[in-house]
Amino acid sequence: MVETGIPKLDDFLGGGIPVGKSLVYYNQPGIEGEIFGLQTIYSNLKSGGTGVFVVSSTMPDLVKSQFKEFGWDIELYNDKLFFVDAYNPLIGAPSNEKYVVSQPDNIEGFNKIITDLIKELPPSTIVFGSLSTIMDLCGEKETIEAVKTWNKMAMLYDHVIIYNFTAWPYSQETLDLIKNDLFNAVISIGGIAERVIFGQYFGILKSDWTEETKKSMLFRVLRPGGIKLYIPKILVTGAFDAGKSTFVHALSTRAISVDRLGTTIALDHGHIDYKGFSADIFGTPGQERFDPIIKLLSGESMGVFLVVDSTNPADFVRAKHMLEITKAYGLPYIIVANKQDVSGALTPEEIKEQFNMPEDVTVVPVVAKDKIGVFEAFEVLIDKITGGT
Ligand SMILES: Nc1nc2c(ncn2[C@@H]2O[C@H](COP(=O)(O)OP(=O)(O)O)[C@@H](O)[C@H]2O)c(=O)[nH]1
Ligand SMILES: [Mg+2]
Repeated sequence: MVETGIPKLDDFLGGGIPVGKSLVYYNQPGIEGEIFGLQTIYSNLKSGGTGVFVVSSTMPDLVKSQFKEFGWDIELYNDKLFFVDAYNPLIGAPSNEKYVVSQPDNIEGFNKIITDLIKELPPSTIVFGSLSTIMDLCGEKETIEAVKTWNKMAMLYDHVIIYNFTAWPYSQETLDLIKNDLFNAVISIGGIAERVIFGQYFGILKSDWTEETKKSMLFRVLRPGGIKLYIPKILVTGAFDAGKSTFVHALSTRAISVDRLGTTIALDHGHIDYKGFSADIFGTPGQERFDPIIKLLSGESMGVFLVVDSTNPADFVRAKHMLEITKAYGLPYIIVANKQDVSGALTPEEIKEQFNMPEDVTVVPVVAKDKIGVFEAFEVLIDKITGGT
């Protein structure tokens, strides 16, 4: 198995890409899809693999500086990472790379180099930076025939072969072949748009070594950092004084208190970058008169932390009511049993009983003021939001 290095995608694929298989990142135009190939190759280098990057739409030096932008030091892997330069010859510039396609507008030029390196190199991860550019230069039919050959050879020589493809308006036949027939797996990368693109997602369109999966994930691209799974809104709710603000701040890698509604209440807002996830967290005010606000906020949320003061069972009734407000929207949620440091605090099991909750509800013990248990709570909720592994 070769890991894609894209958070969650390896789980979706049952661990990664088996040796000998091909995969295409199928990008909708206008989406930052090219980074998927870069992240995959870098994560392979880091785990000791050999990588080949076929550059056809820009100068190899520019690709190298892109790696740097993401904070990925490829110079450590000079003997393990090979660039195939199919760009400089096109503009008549000299090349510094070991592998050069001297006639990038002729598929035979590619064929020679690619088949040579497939035979020469130890089992590697071969990434084509832009299959679409090769098609534009060499023709759709010609390129498709070549891809068939490369995939077959990659299988024989135990490589993993990956293509970035941008779905410009090629012939329907070409697009269908790419989506359905040419590759062992197809990862679609697209945008959620309403006049402007406000979210980007990826999901598995096809994979012949895993069960069919319809899961898709929102992502954003951080520089440095690369692809992070994006959770636009997690709600933190609970009774007054339960420790919501403390929890939001404990969880946040960046925290800001937003005074959106005047001086009477402040919404806590935090941001967390953790284990490949990037999430925005919003605290709600505890008082009953703000219940409509909670309703409003939870409508757009992807999950809920219900914070309870484990020392204050009187609060549980109120907390349960708040949960009912948010649960009306069918959101994944967990209970954060806060203030576990105080003597007499109820245990998670006791809280579950007092709440009269179904068995499958998760109650996580936390001491928000000391940041104990907060990231565990985050992981549990994220797991519920993303459907587990
Ligand atoms: N002992 C203890 N006190 C806590 C903990 N978390 C928060 N507190 C305290 O509980 C009070 C209420 O916390 P706050 O975050 O403002 O609650 P909120 O009203 O739900 O936002 C504050 O005095 C906090 O210092 C904890 O884990 N242990
Ligand atoms: Mg507060």
